[in-house]
Amino acid sequence: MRTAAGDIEIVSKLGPDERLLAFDVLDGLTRPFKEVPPKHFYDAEGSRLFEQIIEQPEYYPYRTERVILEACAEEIVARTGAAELVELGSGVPTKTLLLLDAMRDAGTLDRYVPFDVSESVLLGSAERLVEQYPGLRVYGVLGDFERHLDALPVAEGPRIIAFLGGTIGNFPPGSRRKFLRGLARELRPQDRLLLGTDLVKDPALLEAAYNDAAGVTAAFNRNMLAVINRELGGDFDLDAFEHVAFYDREQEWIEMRLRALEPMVVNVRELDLAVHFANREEMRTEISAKFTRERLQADLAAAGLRLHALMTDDDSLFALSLSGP
Ligand code: SAH
Ligand code: AVI
Repeated sequence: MRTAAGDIEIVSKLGPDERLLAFDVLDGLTRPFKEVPPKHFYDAEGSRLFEQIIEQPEYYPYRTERVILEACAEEIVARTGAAELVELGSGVPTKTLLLLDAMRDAGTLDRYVPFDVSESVLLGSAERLVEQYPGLRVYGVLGDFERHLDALPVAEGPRIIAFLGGTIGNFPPGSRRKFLRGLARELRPQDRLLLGTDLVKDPALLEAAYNDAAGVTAAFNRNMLAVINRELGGDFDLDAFEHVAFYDREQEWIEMRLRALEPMVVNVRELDLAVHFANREEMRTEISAKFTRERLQADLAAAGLRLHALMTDDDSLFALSLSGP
């Protein structure tokens, strides 16, 4: 699909025969340890709930990355001379405005390329941004960044590829390195990767961030079941699952799960699948890896990327790194 309205062009890699959710649910719910990947959180409701998560007092990553960007956006743009900002997992681009402002002020801003699996946020943000930045061209990619990086348009000027929010932590370590290698291949010598990574810290702070008192993260987690019900004819009872989030100190990641509160059989009509849950059986819905400088540098090096700058907040909660081939 390709639509053009004014300075907006949207390319979709998620056609009706994509069946991404169907495959992941069939594969993930028939494993000995059940698991569905976190990309399926983000229907319109999941994206709305994520916007609420970032407002919770316990969820520090969003606001901390914002503080770093407020301090460093100008320097990042000056170092790169970027005319194009590609943003993977762009979501509702609010922090992004700090980079776009800096590019506009430097007189280099030409094109913004948001890339997201969530149609509702992608279309909304494209429309808002062309209004907000006169002359800006927006080329949106609706797709899965694990499989559709080939949908990125050919670069027309110096480019920053931003991957913010710590979303890189949602990949398992092996896939993370594979993904970074793929990203490195997209970068020309003058381009840079701007990567947001959440840092290893006091487990109590980490666990609080994923167990907010208002229960928004719990609702976000359970929403994955609603997505399966709607899209695949499932009959999950959302109230029969509780939200679980804990810090795995060995792996240095947060793990989110849904725990069955009773034994049950869940039917997923479109897959002709009956899924058995034992009492208190858990299924994994997300990992969110936390980084040390060493872990970050090792991952970048394995992808053939050299670290040019590492920016953190005063309390070293979160880091933004600028790297290049
Ligand atoms: N960048 C924003 C939003 C982070 S939330 C921020 O820093 O606040 C993660 C975003 O990544 C969501 O918008 C979600 O829809 C998107 N996303 C998750 N998995 C994806 C995938 N595999 N491909 C493309 N987008 C994905
Ligand atoms: C998008 N991603 C970086 C968030 C995270 O913190 O791993 C998703 C999230 N999950 C629960 N709260 C927020």
